[in-house]
Amino acid sequence: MVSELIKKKLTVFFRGLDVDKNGFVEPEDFDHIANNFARIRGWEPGSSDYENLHNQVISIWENYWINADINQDNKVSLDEYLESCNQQFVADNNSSAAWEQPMAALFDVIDINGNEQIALEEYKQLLTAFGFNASGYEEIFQKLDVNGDGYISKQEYLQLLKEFCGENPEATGNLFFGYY
Ligand SMILES: [Ca+2]
Ligand SMILES: [Ca+2]
Ligand SMILES: [Ca+2]
Ligand SMILES: [Ca+2]
Repeated sequence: MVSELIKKKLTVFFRGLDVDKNGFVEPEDFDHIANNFARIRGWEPGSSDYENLHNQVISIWENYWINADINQDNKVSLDEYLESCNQQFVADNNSSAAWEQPMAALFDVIDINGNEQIALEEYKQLLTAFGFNASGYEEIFQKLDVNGDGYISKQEYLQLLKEFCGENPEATGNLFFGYY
């Protein structure tokens, strides 16, 4: 059974992906995410940049989220999400690896210039294009950039996700998707 701390963090993640705040993560939220990124980045709907990004974010729904839709109504409630995380956790011998995959898949969406590093601006875009709490993002970014080189590398990112999915209440990675 996942702990209360982990439930709290998974709830933060869920609410961030429920961009239209109707209580469900569903395909429309991924449309909103693509549209928000496109607006921030100045891409026209229908342009190849837009289509690539849209395909990328929709694949996160199709590859991962749809599996959490237990009652098959094409949307995932918070209860369904927590239940499916719990089931995966138990099935994987108390490992959070299965939840980390869809989070890890976000890296390529965030890393817009494809240099395998998340810059401050890219991090800010992540929080705002999704429905995460972006307040204090500069301060959070400094903490997340563990080696202080001005970027969150892919290696740092994967380590932070492990922390986000883990039991240490003091871990830096807990802040990855904003203050909660
Ligand atoms: Ca929604
Ligand atoms: Ca459902
Ligand atoms: Ca980058
Ligand atoms: Ca770094």
